[in-house]
Amino acid sequence: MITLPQLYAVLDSSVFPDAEALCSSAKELMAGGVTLLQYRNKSGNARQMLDQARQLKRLIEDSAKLIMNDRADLCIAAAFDGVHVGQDDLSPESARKVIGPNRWLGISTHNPEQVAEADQTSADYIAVGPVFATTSKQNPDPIIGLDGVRRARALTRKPLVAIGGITRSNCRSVTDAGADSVAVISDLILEPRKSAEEFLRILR
Ligand code: 3NM
Repeated sequence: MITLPQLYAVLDSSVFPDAEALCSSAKELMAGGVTLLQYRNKSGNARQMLDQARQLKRLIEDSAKLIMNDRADLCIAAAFDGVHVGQDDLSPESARKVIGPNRWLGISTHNPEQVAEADQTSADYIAVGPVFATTSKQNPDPIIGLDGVRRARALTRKPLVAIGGITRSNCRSVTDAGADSVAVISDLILEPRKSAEEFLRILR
C-alpha cells in the first residue's frame, strides 16, 4: 500500500501561458513542500503533452512524484511515476498493463458504485469528487459533499484523494471526513508556494 502526502497539487496546463510558467509554478509548489504533482492537459495533442511533461520531469527529476493525467503511454514516455485515469480513459487494468506493477495508478470516481468498483482493481489510490463546486473541470459530475467523502471512506481501505473545490478554508473538513489527501488546482494558482505551505500547515 502506498502512502500519499496530504496535498496533491494538480498542474492544469490551461492555467498557464506556456511550459515555462507551468514549470515555474511546479518549482514554487515544491519549495512550499509539495511532493506529489499531477500534470493535466485536456487540450493539447500528444506531442505537446509529452514535450511539456518532459520539461517538467527534467525540472523535478526525483524530488517529487509526477503523475500523468489520463495517458498511460505518455506516463512511460516521460518517465513519470504514475498515471491517473478517469472513467472514460483506459480501464485501471489496461493502464496497469502499460505502466507495470510499480508505478502508481490512480482512478477518478464520482459515486459510491464507482468507488466500490475501483476498490476491486489494482489502483493504488482512489480519487472522489467533486467534493465542492469547481470551475476547473468541464462538465463536472454532481457534487458529492463531505457526505460523499465519508461514504467513499467506508467503501475502501485504499488511500483516498478528495478533489473539487478544495481550498485552504475547507481542506480540514475534507480530511476530517476521511480523505487521506486533497487534490487542488485553483487554490494553488495565485501564490503557489505560500498556498502550499498554508495547506500543509492546516492539514498537519
Ligand atoms: N476532477 P479545483 S474535480 C480535475 O470530480 C478535477 O473528479 C474532479 O480543481 C473530479 O481544485 C476537478 O480548482 C477540478 O476545484 C479540481
